[in-house]
Amino acid sequence: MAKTKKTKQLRNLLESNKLEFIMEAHNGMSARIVENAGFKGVWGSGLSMSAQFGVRDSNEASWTQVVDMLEFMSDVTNIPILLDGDTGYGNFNNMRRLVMKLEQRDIAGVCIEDKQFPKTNSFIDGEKQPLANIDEFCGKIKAGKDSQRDDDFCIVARVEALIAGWGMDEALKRAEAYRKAGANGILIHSKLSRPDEVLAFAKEWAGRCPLVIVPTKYYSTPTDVFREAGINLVIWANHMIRASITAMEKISNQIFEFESLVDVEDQIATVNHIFELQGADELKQAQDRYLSQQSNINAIVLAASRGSELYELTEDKPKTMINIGGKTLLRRSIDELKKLGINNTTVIAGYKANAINIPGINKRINKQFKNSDELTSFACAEKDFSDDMLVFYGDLLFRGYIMRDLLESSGEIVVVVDSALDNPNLSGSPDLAFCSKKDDRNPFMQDVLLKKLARQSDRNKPSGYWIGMLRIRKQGKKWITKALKELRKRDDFNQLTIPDLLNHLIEKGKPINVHYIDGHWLDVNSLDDINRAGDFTA
Ligand code: SPV
Ligand code: MG
Repeated sequence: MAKTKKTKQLRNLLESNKLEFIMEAHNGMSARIVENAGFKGVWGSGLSMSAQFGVRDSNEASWTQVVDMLEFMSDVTNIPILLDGDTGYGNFNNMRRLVMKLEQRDIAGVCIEDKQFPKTNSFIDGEKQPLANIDEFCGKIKAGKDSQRDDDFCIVARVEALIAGWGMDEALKRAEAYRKAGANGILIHSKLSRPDEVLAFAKEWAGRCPLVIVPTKYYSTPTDVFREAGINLVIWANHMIRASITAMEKISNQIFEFESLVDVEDQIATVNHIFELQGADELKQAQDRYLSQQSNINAIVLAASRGSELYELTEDKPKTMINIGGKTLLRRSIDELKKLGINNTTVIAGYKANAINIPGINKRINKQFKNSDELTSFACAEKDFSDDMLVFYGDLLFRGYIMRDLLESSGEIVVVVDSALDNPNLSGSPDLAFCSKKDDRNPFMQDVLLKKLARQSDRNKPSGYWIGMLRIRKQGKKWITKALKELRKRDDFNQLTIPDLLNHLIEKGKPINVHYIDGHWLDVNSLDDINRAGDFTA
């Protein structure tokens, strides 16, 4: 359904047959908060906008600075903004230009007050402020109305006669003249702490055109009183800026005094809430739509184990944090990922999890790492699963091209298998891969499927070793999520490994593709491996 124009929305508010409310905002964030609260319109308050700039409400901020701020406010909201346009920032000609610029920025209307430029806030010596000449002000209203392109753009005329002490008759006279000049509504302002003069005005006015009030000073008046008086629109004129000043002063003083953040954390918005208000989600969706697929890949690194065969080297850190040639294994892997534009990495930690202190990664902890195996660790990252993932062991050392080529390979789940069975660099007992076809060393070899992964050598010669790295795409992710659900029901779930998961999928008839390589990787299991790794990275 097409959205109602903002100008029309404002006009509907002004002309509504029930009392309506708009709330002050002074920048993009506050405008968004006002909309989220449920308000149907924003008051672009001159006082608040000048205050957030840190200047006085005396036209110290230029009108273009005000209009620039309105643009931010309008861009992030779907509700209309009525600008507090002070005196129109000059004569009829300035008013024409103002209306033109406001319409260009989708601002729904402007309220101008019958004072003289430069004005000051009505609550500062209001009675001393000179009022505009009635004819001159009517000319300004007419000029504004004549220059608007959208018929629904609203001009509200604000009568300052009561503030300036000119009395009720003058206020009514001015209001009537402004109405006749084409104003879409009259704002009758008062600085009394009781609503008496505003109510008296409303009674005399008798609905000649929409009536707007700003009950800042007579705030204790029950809202029903305004309803009964036939007021159309109430402006809560400065409550967002006042709320933020109170909060900022309190928090600032507290942090200054205690030199700590610990007590304030629960009193303030979370950083995530800021992201929410900024619309971070929308950007994420847009990235999914417009950025190349590769950057949507996330990596899951299984790094919960100690690697006790490495003795004192892993006394205070897990295997993945062992330093090889000046860099930890994990750092090396993350650097390779970054070269491929993969910046979203989840590391599953367990043993000495705190030692994994690489910035910019998501860390998930497998709390049961002592009594569980790889699959439990992997399942800890289930929340991080995406439609395109790379999964590998944290103790893997590999040449960058292996991962790059894996990204090019097709298949919902693809495992990397080293067909060099005589690789002299291998120690321990890598998983044996039995595949549908042997490696024919053709770099474009396709359609090889994994038949089984096994720890023990079978009677048959394996096709190669699974190196501990796999790629999972959207459908593959669904298979895995389902398989995890099934396997979790087994009593021995905690003893299961990634090969067990892959074998389970094969038994269920799911195709696991194979990407063959020829050496150039190392699984760091022993002190010998570390020596070999040194050569490997040299
Ligand atoms: C404003 O919000 O800037 C106003 C209303 O003009 S008042 O401050 O009440 O005059
Ligand atoms: Mg103002």
